[in-house]
Amino acid sequence: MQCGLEIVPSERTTSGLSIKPSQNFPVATGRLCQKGLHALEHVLHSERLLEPFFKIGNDSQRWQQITWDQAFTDIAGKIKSLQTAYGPDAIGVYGGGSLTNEVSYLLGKFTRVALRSKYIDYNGRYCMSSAAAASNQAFGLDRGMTMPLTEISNAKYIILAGTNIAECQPTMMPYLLEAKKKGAVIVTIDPRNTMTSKVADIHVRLQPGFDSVFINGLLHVMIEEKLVDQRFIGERTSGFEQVKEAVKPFTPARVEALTGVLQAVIRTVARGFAKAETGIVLTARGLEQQVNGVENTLNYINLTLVTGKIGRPGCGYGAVTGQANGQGGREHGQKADQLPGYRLIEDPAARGYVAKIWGIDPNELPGKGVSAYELLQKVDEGEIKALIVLGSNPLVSSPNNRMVERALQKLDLLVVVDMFETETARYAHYLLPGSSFAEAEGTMTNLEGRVFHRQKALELPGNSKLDFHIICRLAEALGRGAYFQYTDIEDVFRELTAATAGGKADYSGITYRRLQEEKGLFWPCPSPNHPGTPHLFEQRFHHPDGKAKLFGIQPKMPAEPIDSEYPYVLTTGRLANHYLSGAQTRRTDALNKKAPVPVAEIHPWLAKRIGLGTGNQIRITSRRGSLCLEVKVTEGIQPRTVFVPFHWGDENSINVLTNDALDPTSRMPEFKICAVQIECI
Ligand SMILES: Nc1nc2c(c(=O)[nH]1)N[C@H]1C(S)=C(S)[C@@H](COP(=O)(O)OP(=O)(O)OC[C@H]3O[C@@H](n4cnc5c(=O)[nH]c(N)nc54)[C@H](O)[C@@H]3O)O[C@H]1N2
Ligand SMILES: Nc1nc2c(c(=O)[nH]1)N[C@H]1C(S)=C(S)[C@@H](COP(=O)(O)OP(=O)(O)OC[C@H]3O[C@@H](n4cnc5c(=O)[nH]c(N)nc54)[C@H](O)[C@@H]3O)O[C@H]1N2
Ligand SMILES: [Mo]
Repeated sequence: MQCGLEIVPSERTTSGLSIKPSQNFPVATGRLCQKGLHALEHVLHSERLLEPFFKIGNDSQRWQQITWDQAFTDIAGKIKSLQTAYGPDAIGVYGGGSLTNEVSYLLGKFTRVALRSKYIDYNGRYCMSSAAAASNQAFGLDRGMTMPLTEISNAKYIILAGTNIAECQPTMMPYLLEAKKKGAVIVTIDPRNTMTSKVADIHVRLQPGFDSVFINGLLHVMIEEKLVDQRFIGERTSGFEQVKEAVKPFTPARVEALTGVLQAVIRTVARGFAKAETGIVLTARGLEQQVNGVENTLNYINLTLVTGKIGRPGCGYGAVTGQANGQGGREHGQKADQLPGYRLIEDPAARGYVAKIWGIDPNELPGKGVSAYELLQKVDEGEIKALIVLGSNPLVSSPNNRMVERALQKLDLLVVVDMFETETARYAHYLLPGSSFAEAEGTMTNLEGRVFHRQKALELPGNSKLDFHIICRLAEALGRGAYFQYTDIEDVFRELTAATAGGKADYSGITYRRLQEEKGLFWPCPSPNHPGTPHLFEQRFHHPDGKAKLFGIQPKMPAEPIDSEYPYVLTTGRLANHYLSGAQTRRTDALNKKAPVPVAEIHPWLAKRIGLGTGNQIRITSRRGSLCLEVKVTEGIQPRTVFVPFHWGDENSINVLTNDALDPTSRMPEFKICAVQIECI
């Protein structure tokens, strides 16, 4: 979303500072969620790392303080000797989607130019990759939303699938409520009755994994009843015959039999959306974090295309983006196969262009690497000997995380740049204190594709350093400093915008000055006088023929369907008061006390079936591990499904159980479905 917050002097707090929502920030005007309001707590936390540390071997629990100079020299020395022995690709980099555009860009450049390794990827692979792949396939372009947020309020019919906006993007709620006030119908599709479904007119409760079956039912009705927009389909899309073929067998009766959703509901939603004058579909991780995540997303996009609800007011598709810079973080070269501006690293023209900006020979650029989880597998297999983690806590956030724990222990060198000693950092040899959002100037891009400038608010604490400086100093220690000479962070941005010129995410008309004056600019913005592009696809899509592609989807099974041995479905996700691996929010008292431990949500039917009594806990077991948890019994969940939030590590980590099967295209893990047994204890 991007939230506008101001850090102001306060007499009420021990730090003398407090946070208030900015009154003139364009996205979430005058509002902040709990996490935003309490964000200073982790920034000013007593556990903030203030010095660089190192330790010898994995067994020694004792960190020893070290100077920055020594740390850079030692790390560079180890990298060089590992590369001499095993080649440049022995070093991997693991980035994050909360980093600024500039730092994301520098990490990609550092990996390719300073390390000359092909192995970089980032936590956004777990987050936005299925939606990104689907948008690219359907539209030829990947931007979270095809339209500005304000269009939500103009929509007459809104479908929210696998997206719990009320808890995860609370500052988006005013747009939905405004639409509702103006008479919009809202439909939520989720295995749970979420906080978001409370504002819905219709809630469709699906067992995880059935989205494409349900959508095929909707498309079947739309086609059968001739509710599709033939003109839009003919002029602006290709592939409609494929869709017709695929959805033919999905009669409402059959879809009801497969999903339990009543035929009347299927018909009502299909007719409602198709006949509405305007409409919007928003999806998020619920259906994307699956081995069929790309296909699920494509099917939701089909809804907007066959009804002609894209590229005009009150219409559009959006993948509700995750992290602070979930959008910008995936545009500038942190992805295994990409260079800045969404250029593909295997494309000779793109290599030539970016190599020129970087002042190197295109032949020096490595090829594409592998996705985040596969990168960790390569560590486990011994191919990657050293790893630099900046802006992620993969030991908590990866699926099947016992594998990750085993892998991290095999590394000859693990460098973690963070604000805290995270679960991942415990296995580090070097732990370097990086900067928080409050101390680092830079730009971020939100789900609308709108770029914002964030100014520095606080001085760095202790001996910590800006991420930007850490990357450049390390490059220097590796003998590649000549390629990392920047006067300041704006200088990095200037190079970034030049590197994106002519690419899909074109920032070349954006400057710090314009961002400060205009409160954000939507890419593509290809020249200094260009006003930016809030609305995409008004005239044409980004495929060479200008048309969007429709895909006929044959629904497939999850990687691990339930069976008699593992008869229930585990799905995982978020709570309003915690953020991702909890590195920040578990350290924030005000938030942590509202959810100190994970609690499993189960249906009364399931509670009865396992003989749950008052005060009982449950043990959930998958093929990979098991976990004991407290329980909340609620009518608001699909009966065979158990929901567990993933914000904890160690003995509370649900990712011990989750499945590491990956979507074949996006390489996104199936966080949302695995088969489990449940017993009470
Ligand atoms: N408070 C809070 N806010 C956050 C975050 C956080 O950690 N905490 N994280 C941020 C990030 S990085 C992200 S990516 C976003 C994520 O935002 P969301 O994707 O909205 O969050 P999740 O809770 O992962 O999943 C959303 C919903 O998907 C449902 N679901 C599970 N399986 C299925 C299925 O098969 N089909 C359908 N239709 N739904 C299913 C779950 O019940 C859940 O309610 O939130 C961002 N905002
Ligand atoms: N079971 C399950 N697992 C999931 C998901 C799920 O739905 N279910 N969702 C997945 C998703 S969508 C995501 S996005 C991932 C995210 O999971 P992680 O990548 O683990 O995300 P964070 O917990 O935000 O970790 C970010 C780390 O970077 C640090 N940090 C924050 N800002 C900065 C900065 O500016 N500089 C530096 N140097 N460090 C910084 C923080 O202190 C924190 O330790 O989790 C995924 N894992
Ligand atoms: Mo995410």
